[in-house]
Amino acid sequence: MPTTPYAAIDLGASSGRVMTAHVTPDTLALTEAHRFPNTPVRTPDGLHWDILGLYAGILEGLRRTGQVRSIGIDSWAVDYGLLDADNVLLGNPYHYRDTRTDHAAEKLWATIPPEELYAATGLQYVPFNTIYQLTAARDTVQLAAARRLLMIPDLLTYWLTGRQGTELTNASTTQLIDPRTGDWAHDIAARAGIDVKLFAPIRRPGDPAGELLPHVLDEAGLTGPVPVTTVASHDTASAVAAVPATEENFAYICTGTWSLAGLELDAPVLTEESRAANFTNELGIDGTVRYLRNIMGLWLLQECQRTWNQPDLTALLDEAARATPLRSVVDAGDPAFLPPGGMPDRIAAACRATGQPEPRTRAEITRCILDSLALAHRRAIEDAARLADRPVDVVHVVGGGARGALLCQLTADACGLPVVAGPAEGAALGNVLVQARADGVIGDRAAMRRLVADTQPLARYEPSGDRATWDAAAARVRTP
Ligand code: LFR
Repeated sequence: MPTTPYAAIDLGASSGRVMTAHVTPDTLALTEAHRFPNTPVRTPDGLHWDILGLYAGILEGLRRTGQVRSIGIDSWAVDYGLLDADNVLLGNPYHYRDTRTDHAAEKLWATIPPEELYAATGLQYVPFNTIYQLTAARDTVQLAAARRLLMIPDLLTYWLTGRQGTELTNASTTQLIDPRTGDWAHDIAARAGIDVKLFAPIRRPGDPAGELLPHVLDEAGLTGPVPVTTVASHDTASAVAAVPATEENFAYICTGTWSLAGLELDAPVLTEESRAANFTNELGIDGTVRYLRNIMGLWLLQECQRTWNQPDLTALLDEAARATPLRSVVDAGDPAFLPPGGMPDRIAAACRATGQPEPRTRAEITRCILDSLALAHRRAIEDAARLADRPVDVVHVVGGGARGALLCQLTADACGLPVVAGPAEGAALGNVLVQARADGVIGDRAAMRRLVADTQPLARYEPSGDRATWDAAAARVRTP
């Protein structure tokens, strides 16, 4: 068994982490080597990721890990960097919350009706899918000069290894992939005016992605060769791979900046009903489909905390736990909450617009957010079960939100189902598990999940309270 650890580079919307993990068939121990902030930067042309800052954080992290057996990278989805004919990055990648995509959908739908787009790609409408970003970028000098498009983890892999590829789970969020075949949706791309040759060849989780370049080894103080392994580079796909489900009929909620709630399926659901319910069919490991809905998630709370100058979170959650339950709720799937800024006011306005009392105090607003998230979780899981015709016996909550006892309990109450919460570092665990599997250390997907279940601390929440109060609250919000 390898004694050198695997390294997971896991980039989230608010911070990046370099973690190491020792993995054997019956042990899985994750350690944080380095954590660095991820702060978006607004310039006159829009909101960007500080990609060089992130890359510097990765190099610093690799300096701290010591020798590693292999490296995998995952991050949020949909965003990309463009390279010119000399493979030089053309500008800082845009942030998916940039408003340049505001009217891109109507522009694209004029050529490809949304029904056709869904039938071919199975992606829910969110304004930032790569296809809309590229529609917004149409006719820009930058796109005209681009000869290659690399998704964020693929761009960082390229800088580390000098090798280019397009990882499939993340590519499935571009809305340019056919989820039935895992290949490009050539007809959609052509009609959208996007040349799929911009993308590097597809790689699948587990495929080799190259080795650290000599100057990277040098900077990180590592001895080569150090391979980079393709993981499920979309963080949500990595987190789903690490859901510690031992039962067959499970639903999952990957909670963090977003809540991604749904089911793991063998085949996509591309019906018109599914489109109307705004469900996405993103790809997971081993040819699975992540059938889920994007819900605004803890972003709502993170933005309020920013407005309030970061008050103590524990105290805030304690007060929220004592606030009146379900006094006012909002639609946590509403794209109106997507951009940053002024969140407490936007939440109050949404309550006003639906004839509910405005939450005023911080505790009331926090309670409103948590109740609204629980309600949106319930609706997503009920809808997914109905649309995919699959029963659900248990809900697994993974990601940062698994640490929030109140949110987990409210989710159990709203769903009327037991919630198993944890691991909080789901994406990083999924990342190293795929590396360990490619290395022959562990077996199939079920073995990966059992290993997480056996080694990571999990908490169980049984449903309590009266489901009818949640039904009544659900009727008060506009939902997709
Ligand atoms: C979560 C996530 C979601 C994706 C959103 C934007 O971190 O990856 O799955 O919809 O970020 O990329």
